Amino acid sequence: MIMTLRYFGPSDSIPLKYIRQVPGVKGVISTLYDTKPGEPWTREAVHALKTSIEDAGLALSGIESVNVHDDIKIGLPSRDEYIENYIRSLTALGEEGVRMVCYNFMPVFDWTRTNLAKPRPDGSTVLAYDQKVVDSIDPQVFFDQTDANSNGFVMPGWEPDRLAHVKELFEAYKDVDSQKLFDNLVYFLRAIMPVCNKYDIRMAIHPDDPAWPVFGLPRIITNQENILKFLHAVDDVHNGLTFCTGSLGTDLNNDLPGIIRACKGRIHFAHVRNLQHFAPGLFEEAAHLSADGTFDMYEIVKALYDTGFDGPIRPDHGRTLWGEVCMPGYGLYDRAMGACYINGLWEAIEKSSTRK
Ligand SMILES: [Mn+2]
Repeated sequence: MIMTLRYFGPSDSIPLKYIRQVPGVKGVISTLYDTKPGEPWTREAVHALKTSIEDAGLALSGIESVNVHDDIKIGLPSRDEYIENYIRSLTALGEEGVRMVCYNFMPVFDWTRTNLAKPRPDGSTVLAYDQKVVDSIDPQVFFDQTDANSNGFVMPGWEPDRLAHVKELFEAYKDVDSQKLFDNLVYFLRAIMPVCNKYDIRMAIHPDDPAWPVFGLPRIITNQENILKFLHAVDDVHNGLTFCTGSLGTDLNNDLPGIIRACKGRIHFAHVRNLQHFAPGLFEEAAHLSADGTFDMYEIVKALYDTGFDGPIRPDHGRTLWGEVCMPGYGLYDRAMGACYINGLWEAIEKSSTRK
């Protein structure tokens, strides 16, 4: 595995030189922040991003995300034009040697949380989710509140220009059920597989977060059964998964190490973090340490090790602590501790496996 942190580009409040100082972090996961979904990327822009990262002593280990235009998800006639643009973006990435692309296929909302600064018993704050809040709020109000509580940062998946018209987006998706969304995903993947094969680009879909329908919108990457169906529908190694513990782990019916083992060879990117569950649909994020939350992080990292996972991995959201002012979930301190903890687990597992 390659330990990475997410990097939000030149306007990130956490500079590359700080990320470089986290032991064991070899690369960053980033994207082009000045492009809109559907717009083709240029090789020059990818080259500039890659060079700025390499100049700081790190590698561009993958892209999160190359966003998929809504017309592709909805299945509008204009989707073919946007798929052509997506292929151009992948070509630009392939020519610059980028081999892993994360994306998601969630309608309207990316990840969803109902509180961006819930205090933990240790005095840190974390992102939290309460299904009762989602069930009782208008989506537009929900979006406005989330945007207003992000400390002035534009959070990934919550870009204001994309979500300025939540009601229109809901209208556009009204005839898209889970089967249609799945079919549109397969159509998209079949169209991009040739360019992925040409440049050996591994596509890594991000699971839906939370792992059930929210606001009546369909969700299709939520559990082992539908992930395996998705992998088999386009049975090419370049069609793979981002294994996100925090997203799949929102549903306690999901056996996280079991899903990793079932998807052996098709997990191309891993997001590792811990959640504290209180009841179905009521949870908050926790420190990465197993003892701080619900998941056994040793078993998760061991399953990745045992299945030969060799892609980029990153600590996912962290707590906000030590007075840091940051994008909710994306402070440096707790993500740095998460990276060190995962590295420690990996080293212990590796040494105990190879030493008799
Ligand atoms: Mn994730």
